Amino acid sequence: MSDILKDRNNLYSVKMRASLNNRHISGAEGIFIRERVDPVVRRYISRAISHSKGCPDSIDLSIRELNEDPQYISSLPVVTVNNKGPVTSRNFIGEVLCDLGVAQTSIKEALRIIYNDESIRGAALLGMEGAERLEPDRERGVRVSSIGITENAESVLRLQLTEISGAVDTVLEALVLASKVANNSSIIAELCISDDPDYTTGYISSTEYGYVRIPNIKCAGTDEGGRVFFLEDNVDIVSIIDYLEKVPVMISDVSNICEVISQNEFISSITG
Ligand code: WAQ
Ligand code: MG
Repeated sequence: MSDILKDRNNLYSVKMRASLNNRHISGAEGIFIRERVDPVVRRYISRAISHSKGCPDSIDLSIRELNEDPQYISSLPVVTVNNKGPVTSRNFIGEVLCDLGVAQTSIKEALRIIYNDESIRGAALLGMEGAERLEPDRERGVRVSSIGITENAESVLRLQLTEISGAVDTVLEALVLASKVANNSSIIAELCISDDPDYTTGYISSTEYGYVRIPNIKCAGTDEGGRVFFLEDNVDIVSIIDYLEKVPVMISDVSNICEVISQNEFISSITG
């Protein structure tokens, strides 16, 4: 480890982006104590060069000391609902969002965005009422950054996620991101489908109902995917984007992780 990292015991933001012919292949980021920076960098690099999208011709790595203390929060509780396919997941998502107070026009627009081949790099922001996009750059969306998980919380979470999924890294990263997003009181819910053609589990998350995993949310082999954050009406968009991109947040506690339940069971538990 280089000397600049030796003399303080602060936290570092580590980011990796790998590309091939200027096309994005893989990326990863986290917030780590000094001792973890070196092994994490190695892990990120080996991950970049073994990605299924190809071997990168360029890997950008950045290591920056945090200049403010992170907010420490709990991960959202996790539940998985059983689901047959995209049709039933659309209905389920509609019911949950409706229960959270999102208007039909906004639900329709969100489903259009996530079930669309042209993925944007970040998330779309939608109001609860209208269908219009609220972020300034709609080609890019808003990228959530400055997120991490403490070493202890990560090992607890990994152990528990192994019980429910074979893709622990993917679920863990999504859960960390969704927990930061839900922690903002102006964001009511998040909806996500991976743009990875072979990853067919998505989720809908909210402070109200936690992180709800939806298997078979899309058919394998499609380029559909995306993220949508639903915002309360008349909020300060600039400060929400600042929170999502820049405010450092770390998961330091792990909430409950439940087994699979049926959609009906879930819906009756939230409406009954
Ligand atoms: N901030 C905001 N939006 C993002 C970010 C980010 N940091 N990273 C990706 N997106 C958006 C972008 O539009 C992508 O097209 C879309 O999300 C999907 O990204 O529990 O892997 O990285 O099993 O493909 C869900 C795990 C995995 C569910 C989600 O997303 C589970 C996933 P991907
Ligand atoms: Mg992806």
